[in-house]
Amino acid sequence: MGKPSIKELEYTAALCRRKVLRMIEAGHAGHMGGAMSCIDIVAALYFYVMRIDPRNPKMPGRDRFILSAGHKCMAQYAVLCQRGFFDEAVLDSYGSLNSKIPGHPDMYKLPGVEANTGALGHGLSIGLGMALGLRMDGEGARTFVVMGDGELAEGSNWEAAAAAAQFKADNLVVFVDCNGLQISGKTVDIMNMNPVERFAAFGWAVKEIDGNSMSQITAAVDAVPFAPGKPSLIAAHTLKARGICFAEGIAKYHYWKPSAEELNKAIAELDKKIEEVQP
Ligand SMILES: Cc1ncc(C[n+]2csc(CCOP(=O)(O)OP(=O)(O)O)c2C)c(N)n1
Ligand SMILES: [Mg+2]
Repeated sequence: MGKPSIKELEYTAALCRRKVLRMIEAGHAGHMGGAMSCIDIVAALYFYVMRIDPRNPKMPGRDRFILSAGHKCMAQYAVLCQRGFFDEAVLDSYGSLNSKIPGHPDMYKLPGVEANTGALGHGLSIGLGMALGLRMDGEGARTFVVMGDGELAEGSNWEAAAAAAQFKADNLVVFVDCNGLQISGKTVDIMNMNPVERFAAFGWAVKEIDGNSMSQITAAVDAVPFAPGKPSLIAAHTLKARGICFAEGIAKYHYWKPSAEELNKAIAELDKKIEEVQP
């Protein structure tokens, strides 16, 4: 597959957002806000950046993706499905017992998931370990981690951040989905971890982007590692619930149990978007 254009990536992300609503329709509820804020990043990673093969999910030498903030999993499911890792019908099992796409990602249930996440604060350590292992393999593979901004309050992240700099893990690329919100309110009010300053202080190379802009996401990943011998941190400023206008930037849409009316309104908006951005 050749590299897709920005327009093609925007279309892909629109189709993925629509798949999130399909899962919510099936399961009647889900962590919508954080899935919608990071989905452009996840789509760009799977369609533009990572060396992976949907027909061979365990391909040796593949790049690794870890969704550290596992509650955003509908973003990963939508993108894995769009990329051809599994059949669309599986989306309709969201919320059912024994589904391959449970409320947090499970590597033993769904091909393409590299680690079980959901307890916040573990994905960076897992991703660092994978990056160091891949470096030993010598095939040039990289590890990409997506974290939440609220998640940064977990102390374990900072042990991993220090170790990544110490071990010069420049094949580790981390996006913090800086949507400014967590479950109950603003991240700056609850626990302001200021990722830009702090990761830099820990010895990382840091860039800030608009994390809902495909051109900025792709430009950032084209430039990694930002400094040789340093892990890369991308502070991606995003909007929680991006794409569903009545929910954007509002904390209560972290977990959403929509009424039929709300769901239909959201579906109509995303269907219109798909038509608008179709290349
Ligand atoms: C260790 C741990 N503590 C608490 C939770 C409950 N929890 C789920 S999502 C969330 C908020 C996360 O906020 P953020 O990282 O900003 O992600 P966003 O919702 O914005 O996508 C919390 C506290 C959890 N999953 N794991
Ligand atoms: Mg957040």
